[in-house]
Amino acid sequence: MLRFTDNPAHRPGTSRPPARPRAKAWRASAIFGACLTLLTTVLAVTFGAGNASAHGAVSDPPSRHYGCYQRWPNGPSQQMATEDPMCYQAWQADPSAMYNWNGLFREGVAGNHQGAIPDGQLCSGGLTFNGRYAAMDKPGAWVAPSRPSRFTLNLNDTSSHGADYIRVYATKQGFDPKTQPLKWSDLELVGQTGKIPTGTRTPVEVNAPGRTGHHVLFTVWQASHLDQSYYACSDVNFTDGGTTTTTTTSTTTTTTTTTSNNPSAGCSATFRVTSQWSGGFQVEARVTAGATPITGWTVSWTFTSGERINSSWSATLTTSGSTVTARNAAYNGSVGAGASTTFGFVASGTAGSPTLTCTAS
Ligand SMILES: [Cu+2]
Repeated sequence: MLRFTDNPAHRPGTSRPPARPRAKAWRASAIFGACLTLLTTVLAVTFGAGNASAHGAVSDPPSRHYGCYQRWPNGPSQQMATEDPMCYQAWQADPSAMYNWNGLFREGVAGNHQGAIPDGQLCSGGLTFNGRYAAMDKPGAWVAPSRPSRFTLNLNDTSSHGADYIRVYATKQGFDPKTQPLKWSDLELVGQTGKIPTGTRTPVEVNAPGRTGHHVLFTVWQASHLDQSYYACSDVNFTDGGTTTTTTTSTTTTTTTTTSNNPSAGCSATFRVTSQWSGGFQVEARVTAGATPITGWTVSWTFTSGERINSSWSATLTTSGSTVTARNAAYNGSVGAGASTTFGFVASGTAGSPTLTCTAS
């Protein structure tokens, strides 16, 4: 629900944005209230080119515009200004960048991405759609979820475009996303795929050793239905400093599926080990609502062989001895009937198969 006029940040004399045509969209969205999805669809249809249905974006680790939409679906607030200043400036600059999180693409690039996108404009797709996403090019303290040097990147391919290819680049060690605009020469290829058939999931295995701290991932997703190229800057905080360069244990994906044995709890949860290496592993956890929608969830489990959580995203994790409790983040507590959402973590130790208990509220 958008209550834009209640927001202290938008009262006259504070940081009220200039009156521009999109103010209409804000008012419209306030009227439509909960119909955010509808609004998104309408905007996508209004502004999209080519295939006028919804498109997609890099969702994990989230692209800047998608992350700002996911973390702050209700729009700007004082809390956002304090906790997430780069999303705040993006929402101020152009809210339609967030509502059109699935529309950061160019058409007819014919594979010459470097020719189509000048240095300093990579995150906005070369100021595509009249600079709608220009705020994504701004250097600054973007929220950067933690990842080890090996991890899986995922798309939210809402239109089942598939891909001719996906290429993932990472900034070189020494690049500072807080002060430097992103240039092609700052990047190294760290993951790629060949053709991904329409309608299949599209994960990319990324291996970006030798990096610590805040980095930018730049993804080029060449959709396969027509010459439509999606671009995305995702911020990450590399945690293992590239120690995996010498311990290249094979990253076979083990699927550990443990389901809550209490269907009346209103939700169930599964773990999937997306990568593992000597001394650690990364898990994508999926929470699925039962027959009725839920507004919050808690997943808990007990590690049995001394595993320890190092970092997590899209949930708040607390540990007590070997028991871990994950509570939904503000933006992913509400899950429709039968729908699902994900959170993740990196832990030290060896991946086991804990029994998961999911409780909905
Ligand atoms: Cu499309």
